[in-house]
Amino acid sequence: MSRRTLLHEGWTLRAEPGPAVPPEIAGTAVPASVPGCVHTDLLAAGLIPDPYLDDNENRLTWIGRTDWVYETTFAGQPGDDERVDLVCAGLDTVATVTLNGVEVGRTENQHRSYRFDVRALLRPDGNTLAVRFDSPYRYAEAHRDRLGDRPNAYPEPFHFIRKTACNFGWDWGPTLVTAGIWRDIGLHAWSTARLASVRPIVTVADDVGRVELHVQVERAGDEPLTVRAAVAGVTADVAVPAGERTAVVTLTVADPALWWPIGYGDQPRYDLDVTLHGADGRELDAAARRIGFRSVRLDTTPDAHGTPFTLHVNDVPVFVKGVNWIPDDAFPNRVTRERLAERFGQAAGANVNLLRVWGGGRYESDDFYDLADETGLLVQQDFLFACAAYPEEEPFRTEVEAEAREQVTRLAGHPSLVLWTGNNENIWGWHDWDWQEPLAGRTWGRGYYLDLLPAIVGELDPTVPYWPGSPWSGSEDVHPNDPAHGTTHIWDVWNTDDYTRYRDYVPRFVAEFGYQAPPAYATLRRALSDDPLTHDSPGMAHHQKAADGDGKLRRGLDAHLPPPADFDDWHYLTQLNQARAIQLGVEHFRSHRPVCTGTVVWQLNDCWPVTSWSAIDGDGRRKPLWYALRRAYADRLLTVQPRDGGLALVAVNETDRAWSGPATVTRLALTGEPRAKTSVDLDVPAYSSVVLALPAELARPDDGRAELLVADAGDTAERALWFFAEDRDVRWPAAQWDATVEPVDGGRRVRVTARTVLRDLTLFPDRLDPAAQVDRALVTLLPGESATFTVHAPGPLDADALTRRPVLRCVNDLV
Ligand code: BMA
Repeated sequence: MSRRTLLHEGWTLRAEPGPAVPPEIAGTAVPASVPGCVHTDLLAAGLIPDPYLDDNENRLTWIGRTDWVYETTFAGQPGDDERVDLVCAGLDTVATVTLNGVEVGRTENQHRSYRFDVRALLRPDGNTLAVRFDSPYRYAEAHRDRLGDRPNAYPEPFHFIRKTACNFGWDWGPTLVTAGIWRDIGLHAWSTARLASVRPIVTVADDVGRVELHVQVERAGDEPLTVRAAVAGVTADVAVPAGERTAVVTLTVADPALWWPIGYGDQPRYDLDVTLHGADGRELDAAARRIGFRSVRLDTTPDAHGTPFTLHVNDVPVFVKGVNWIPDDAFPNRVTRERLAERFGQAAGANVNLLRVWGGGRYESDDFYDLADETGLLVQQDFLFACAAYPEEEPFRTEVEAEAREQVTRLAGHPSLVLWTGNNENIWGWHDWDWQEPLAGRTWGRGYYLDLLPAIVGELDPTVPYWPGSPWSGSEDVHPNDPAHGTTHIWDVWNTDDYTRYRDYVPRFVAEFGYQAPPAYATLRRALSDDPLTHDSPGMAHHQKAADGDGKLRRGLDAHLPPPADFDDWHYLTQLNQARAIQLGVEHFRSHRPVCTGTVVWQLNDCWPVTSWSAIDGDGRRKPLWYALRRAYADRLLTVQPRDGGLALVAVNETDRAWSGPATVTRLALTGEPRAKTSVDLDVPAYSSVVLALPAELARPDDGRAELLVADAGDTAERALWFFAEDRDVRWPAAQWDATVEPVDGGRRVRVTARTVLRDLTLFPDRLDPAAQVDRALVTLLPGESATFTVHAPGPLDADALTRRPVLRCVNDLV
């Protein structure tokens, strides 16, 4: 049987001498974590300041311009194996690997794994393994100069190296160019043959599950082999005759339990065990996968509205309630399984059902896809190209092909993976971002997105649909971002337009749209030493990477909310405005189902403390947007929408049961006094929506600045509200409430009873204790109504402070 040993111990790293290297670091051997990266090791050794605090990032640019050498020693290896391979699951990025002074290989792709036969170099009395990483800048700039520069969205050469693009900085991310052994490294000793790859093609039709297992073996000898595979109690053997290197084992499972996306059913999985045997039956190697049975189909058959983009899982059309996923930390070794599980819990808690792994990031870890399978979160995986014209010349063509083949093979059989995408915004960029003239006919990636990658997905995992880009319209004859065709990104809102402009779109599928807000207060206070802390104090400005981000936040506020008097107001209002913008967008898009079949909000998470479009900030804290998403993404959504010059009540039912019951819509004065009321019987079939025009006496206010509409549908959906004027124009009464605080297990229960209307009441317990969390936010109360907030906090909280600004806030406390 083959043996695998990890080589994660005893590593050091040191900088190669260079003009950029600070003298206290040059030549110093620093203890190194493997897997890991240079930044986190230098930080642990106290040699650099924390890159995420203040503007420390600016003082660390030399790291990416330095060559680094990792080194360890390990004991002699016993055994008479025919092969001993050094297996590197991930090297970041341009590496030369040396064993006992002899070069065993060179690599230049972070997104591939490598294996070197080192048996002949191993010494019985001890071994020295070294991995030298060249400066990624030097490599990328050399290729850029050789091939000719190509347009990109940021002034960095990330498109001339196969390395996480956002490592070079993004409009939400720091420029912290890493190097390191970022995934497992170890030895694999084997004889005769090993399993080089196992690729399950899993299908299900007519209650029969089928696993077509494609196996590749690597041989050290020529004997006949057998591959055995087992799933759900079904076992099959296939012979691999002498000299042959591939086999296909087919397993059929009667009546498998189907895997469903979250909200649509359960997530049963089956262990798939694969073993490789020699001629005498002895086991040579083994591999294991957990698979799920589900079918995926992308319906893009043109219709009266254009080209739909409807995902069907097990023949049920799924309304995609998605979020975009970026690397959860600039330093990948910090993204543990526990942290992913927390983040996935937050996504699922916001009623999200799809994560789009964005093309400027990574192919994520095995844990990521395993947790997605377990949670029922669908995954759209971009190939790793973003916001730039990518060269197709060598060595990139070969690297891209190898990387894509490896990743499609690795991820085959994960039931959560439902879509591969060719790139992020590159086809759009080629059309609209003035690339064509500077490119002057040079390659830009078209061959990857339209030829190479679809061919690889079609060959290696034809069960998963492929779409050439995000956005993409389905044809080169149609503008790639045409909202009527395929997927679309909506960025004119945020960049130039008010968020009510979302209503001008009835897109088929919104793959990106987003609105910024600062992170939680506790996150800012941890990361920034600004004193005073203001919206544009130095640390705030440094942790805002978007072009004119602060100005755009301000413009968005001015259009809707009363002017902030201080930082606390600004912080609350900008977070509120983000939540409002996205809630408006999602509710509008969902009200247009099934013409629109999905929304993927930019973005779920952050990779450091920063003002960004995220719902979860860089310290893992939920912004008000998270609570708004939970409402807007609920299976049953009640919303008031402008329609045909009036107003309509729209009930969206994304469940498999009809939604029936009474609903009321009331037009009220802000004092709570009813002005007009109507009752309707909702009768919304499964997976559909109804639009009920509201009578004029409801849709037309007597005094738009002092009234609102309230729609209730019992306890089957959250209340829907409609205001006739922007908050800055509403004649709000000064907020008045009574509050009680009582201790409960693990925290406090805060009960607020409104004496006046309270608009978007939100509690920010992290201002009192960075570890404190609250279960709800953005609660609007009518006079006399009450709301209970449960605050979880490890320690005591000041009850008085809990019920005052800046901890407990509403819009009309600004009056
Ligand atoms: C989209 C993304 C990212 C970017 C975001 C915000 O285009 O694909 O490139 O971070 O916009 O600008």
